[in-house]
Amino acid sequence: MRRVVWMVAALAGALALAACGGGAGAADGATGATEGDGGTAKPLTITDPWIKAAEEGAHMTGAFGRLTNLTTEDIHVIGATASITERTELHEMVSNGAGTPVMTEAEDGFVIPAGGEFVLEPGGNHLMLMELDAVIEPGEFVEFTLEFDGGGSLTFEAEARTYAGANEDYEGDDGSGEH
Ligand SMILES: [Cu+2]
Repeated sequence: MRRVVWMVAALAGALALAACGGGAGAADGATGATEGDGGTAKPLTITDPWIKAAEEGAHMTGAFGRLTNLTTEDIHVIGATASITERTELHEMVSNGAGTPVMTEAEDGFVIPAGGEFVLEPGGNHLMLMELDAVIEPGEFVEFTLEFDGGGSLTFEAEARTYAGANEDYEGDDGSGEH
C-alpha cells in the first residue's frame, strides 16, 4: 500500500514538472518580441541622471541620480569614470570631528541593495569629478560608467544643470592645487 502511495506522489510530481515546463515555454513565446532586450537587460538602472554645471576654474563638480537594482543580489559599485576628466570618485558624506558633514571618498564604494534603490543627491552620496579642466555648460551631456565588483558596468549620460548647492567641503586632495 505504501508503495502505491509513493508512485502516485511521483506521478503527481512529474505532471507538475511538465506543467511548469509548458508554462515557461508559453511565456517565452509570448515575450518573443522583447527577447532582444532580454540579452542586454541592465541589472542596474539610473533615473534622472544629472551633473552640476561647472564654470571655468571650478575643478570639481558632482553628479547625481537614482540607482535601481533590478536583480535579487546586491550590486557593489566600486568605481566610476567620466568622459571629461581622468579622475572620478564615489563620494559619501561623513561627519568631521566638529560634527559638520563633509564629503569624502567612499572607500568601500556604493552597495545598491537587491531589488532596492540608492540615491545620489546633493548633500548625500554622489559621483565626484575631480581635477576638472573643462567647463560644463547647462544642457551639455557627460557620459559616465559605473563599474561593478566582479565585472559588469552601467554606462549613462547625465545632463548638466545649473545648481547653486552641492558645495560641500571636501576632506581630501581635490587635485586643484589650491589647498
Ligand atoms: Cu564630493
